[in-house]
Amino acid sequence: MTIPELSGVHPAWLPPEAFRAIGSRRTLVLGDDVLADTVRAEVAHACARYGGTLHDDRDGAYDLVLALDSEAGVGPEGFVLSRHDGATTVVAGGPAGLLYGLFEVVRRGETAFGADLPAEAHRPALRRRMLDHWDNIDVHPVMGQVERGYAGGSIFWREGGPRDLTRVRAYGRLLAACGINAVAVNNVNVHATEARLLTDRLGEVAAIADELRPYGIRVHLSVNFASPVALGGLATADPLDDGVRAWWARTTERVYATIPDFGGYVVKADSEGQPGPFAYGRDHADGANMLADALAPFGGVVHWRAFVYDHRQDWRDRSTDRARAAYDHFAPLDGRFRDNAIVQVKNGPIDFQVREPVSPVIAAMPDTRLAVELQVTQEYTGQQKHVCYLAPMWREVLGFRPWGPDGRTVADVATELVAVSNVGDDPYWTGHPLAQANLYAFGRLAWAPGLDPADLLDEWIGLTFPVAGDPGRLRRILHEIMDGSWRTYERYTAPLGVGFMVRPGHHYGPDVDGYEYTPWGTYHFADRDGVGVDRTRATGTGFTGQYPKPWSDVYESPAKCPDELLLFFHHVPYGHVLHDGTTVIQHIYDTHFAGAEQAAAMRDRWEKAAGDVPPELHARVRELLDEQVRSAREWRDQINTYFFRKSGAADAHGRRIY
Ligand code: GCW
Repeated sequence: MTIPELSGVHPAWLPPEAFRAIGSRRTLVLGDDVLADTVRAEVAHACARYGGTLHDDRDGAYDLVLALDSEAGVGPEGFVLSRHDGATTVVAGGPAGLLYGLFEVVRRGETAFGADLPAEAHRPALRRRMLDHWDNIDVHPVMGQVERGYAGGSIFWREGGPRDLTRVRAYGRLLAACGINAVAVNNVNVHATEARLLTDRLGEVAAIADELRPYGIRVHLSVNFASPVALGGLATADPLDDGVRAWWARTTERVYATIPDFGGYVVKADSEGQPGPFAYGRDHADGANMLADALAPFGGVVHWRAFVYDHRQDWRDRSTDRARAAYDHFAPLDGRFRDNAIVQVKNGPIDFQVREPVSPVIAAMPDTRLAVELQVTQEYTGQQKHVCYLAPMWREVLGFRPWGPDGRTVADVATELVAVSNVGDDPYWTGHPLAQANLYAFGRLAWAPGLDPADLLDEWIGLTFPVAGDPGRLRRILHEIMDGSWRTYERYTAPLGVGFMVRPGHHYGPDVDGYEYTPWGTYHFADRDGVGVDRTRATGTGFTGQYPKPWSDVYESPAKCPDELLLFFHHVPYGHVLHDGTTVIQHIYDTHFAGAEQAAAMRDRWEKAAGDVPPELHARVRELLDEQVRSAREWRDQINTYFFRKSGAADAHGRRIY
């Protein structure tokens, strides 16, 4: 096992300096598994640079000891970290715990070897912490190689074939260092070429699995529900048909013969044109269970996405509400899914907008395993051209209590956290160098959903920028730019939870009516009197009734509804007064002026970091900030002008509206 070192690729949060503290010490590693070997290789690699030593003999005095104890009581991925008598000890519950313990020591650096530390138990809150890549093998004519990818091409494929996978090993290393343990390698929209990854191109998946295995990451595959027809030559893909079931059983057996630790399937069915069980008069439990049964003998799971809605609706039809769709389809099926079928729910009821309420599906399926799906790739949050640190949003989602202040949180209810990946073959991995922080924070929040986003940012900064200059200044600047960047983005884009207002197709930049008369179900209903979607039970689509109390009542009432979600739940006049005393129209003007100004301030602050980061990185971020400032201004002026023309209401401060 060699530690991948890439030239021309930014090391992200694992620069060599991150291993300085470990690399200069005497370390004992005990364990004989592929992951223990990885830990040994990591320590040896660090020691080669910093002069420390790696040992395997119990008798001796060590600065750091990493050992296994299945009785440690922290589960197979957990570890107990302590320090006394001059030695730091990681006792892991299983081999994966050894690896995560090592990276915890890396994160702490010198402090891991400082003052005594009473035993601290660490174990992941969510058992699967997964990234979904929307990578295609071929370059798709509309979506490109990575659907909604903003960081170049795929790290797995190039020009229709597999690429050199050295980078995939390095990727696995980064993921393990923030706690991620599963990756789905291909797009959930499974096109013809990618469908074959299940059969005659399975070797390409196996090769990726080989690279990720040393870092404890299992590989999953998005499959096309109609594969028995398209790949198997059967006449049907009916989930209750014996021939179909036998085909999936055989196919899955072959997958496991090739990749014994294969994770399972991911399925987008009856969604945006993908085939599914509806074609055969079956429901989604029938579909998911068929695949679950094929996977069960091998310990695999199916992630079945709840993103099912009518994408061909008539905009004139005010009774159909896309927000309702996932609940309407899935909540009645609660209790019917197999134990190894996981229903994967987007965090909000619509589609990864900058502000949405938490999906009511999460509270509606107590007898189903649930994965919550986030979007790390910034489709609707600036496409990795804008700085938008998303951890504060995710923290809110994970900490949301669907049953009120005394009830459980989303993180308590979900068993897994999944995110759409933001990585491509870009030298910084994520297009925008600062978007690395989103990937890092996602992994860490999946491990410990209670972590503070500002602390996570601090961790990421400390690891990623081992600065020679004044570390305090860089930290300060990055916090100033990033801590509030999600709210800044929210300010200059669609207001008060109404969503969209983006250019159809690519979804970048403002286009207020872009989706208003389309079949996609994403409307704002602005007219001369007011704006917003009436989703109340009293007069609207009834969506508020999908929440348990207290939220069903809170959201139902325009007076109680949180301001930031007002237009998601209500159609209100422009003169409606918000909790802070401003009217809706004035709020729109104020936030858009403020948001664009804050974007400009971010750019100014970044100038001060010039000496503290590598010059190419500084230049890259500066260029992107120029684009963010331009785009924020465009958003400001289009949104303000649109609503000024609709409402005729003057800005109380007399600012320029066109
Ligand atoms: O947000 C939408 C995206 C689609 C994506 C879909 C999904 C992969 O615009 O590109 O398709 O969500 O989540 O399935």
